[in-house]
Amino acid sequence: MRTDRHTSATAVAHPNIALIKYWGKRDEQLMVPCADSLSMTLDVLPTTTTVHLAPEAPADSVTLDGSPARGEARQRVVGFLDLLRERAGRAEPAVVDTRNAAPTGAGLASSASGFAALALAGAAAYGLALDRTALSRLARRGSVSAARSLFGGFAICHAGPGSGEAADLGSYAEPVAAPAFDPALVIALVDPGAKAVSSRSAMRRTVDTSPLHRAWAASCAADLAELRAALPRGDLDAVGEIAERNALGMHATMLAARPAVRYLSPATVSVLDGVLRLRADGVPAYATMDAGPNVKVLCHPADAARVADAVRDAAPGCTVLTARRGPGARLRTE
Ligand code: 2P0
Repeated sequence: MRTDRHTSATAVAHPNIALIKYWGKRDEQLMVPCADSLSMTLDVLPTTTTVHLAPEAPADSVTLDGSPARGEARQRVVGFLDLLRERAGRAEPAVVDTRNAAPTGAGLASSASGFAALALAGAAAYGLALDRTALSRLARRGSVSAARSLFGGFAICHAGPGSGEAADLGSYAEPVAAPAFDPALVIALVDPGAKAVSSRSAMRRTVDTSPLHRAWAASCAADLAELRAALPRGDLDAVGEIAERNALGMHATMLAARPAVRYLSPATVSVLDGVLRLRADGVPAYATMDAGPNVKVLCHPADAARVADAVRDAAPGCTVLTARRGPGARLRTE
């Protein structure tokens, strides 16, 4: 369905942190993941994106945090706009302005919030009337983790069945209800710089060369089933144990890739030691790490200040912030 009322739209989306990770695609063109993943959308570090149609412009214009986007970053956005234009049957170039509260490319899921906001704002600007499932499927084409940021709280992204169109249709996120579970996530930004290897090429190398990847992917299915049982119980220890082992397993698959992909730094390991000390002292705290050296520590909200102190002691100079469950992506009404 197409409407012509709006040619400009602004959307806000928050990053999400996967408790069961996605690492590897079975279709790179259609951006279909190998396995299901499950995440918590955060209430910090949003991305705000405005898409404005510019019929007279010679080409798309993409601005990222105030500077023109270049290279692959620009190409990913332009490719996504092409997809929107194809769906909408329109040809106008667009002016895209994106602002991230998080440092881009530092393993803090800026591509998740970024493509969730771009999907929502872009669909509105090009007059595509899509429901949340269709928007999630669309956001996945920009970045698989973005499919989950359409939703607040906890969300599962289905890998979907088969290949080709069936896989494209079957791979989208949906919310997972867990009203009793409202943990804190203490984020240790040990290195806010851009990562050396993009997650896209790192996961390709892992799938192609790591002898551990298949075993880890199989363990994800078991982890997911256990997590889905633990979430509604609000069982922090069970959720945390599953999330921590799932993240460590993912990094193990990367370390076994040829050549190895290593995102974890000495500061990462210091924070992991700090988390172990917290648990030894009776504070339930569990770590997860994505495609970067930063560590996110799941804990009870009442323990968040103590966990933040422990993280600062473990990695002096790191930036620490505390997140809770956040909202799904939304259009900003002018
Ligand atoms: C996740 N990550 O499930 C996993 C865990 C990082 C580690 O999704 O190629 O930027 O755009 O789909 O989403 C980060 O990779 O990769 C990611 P693409 P993305 O959150």
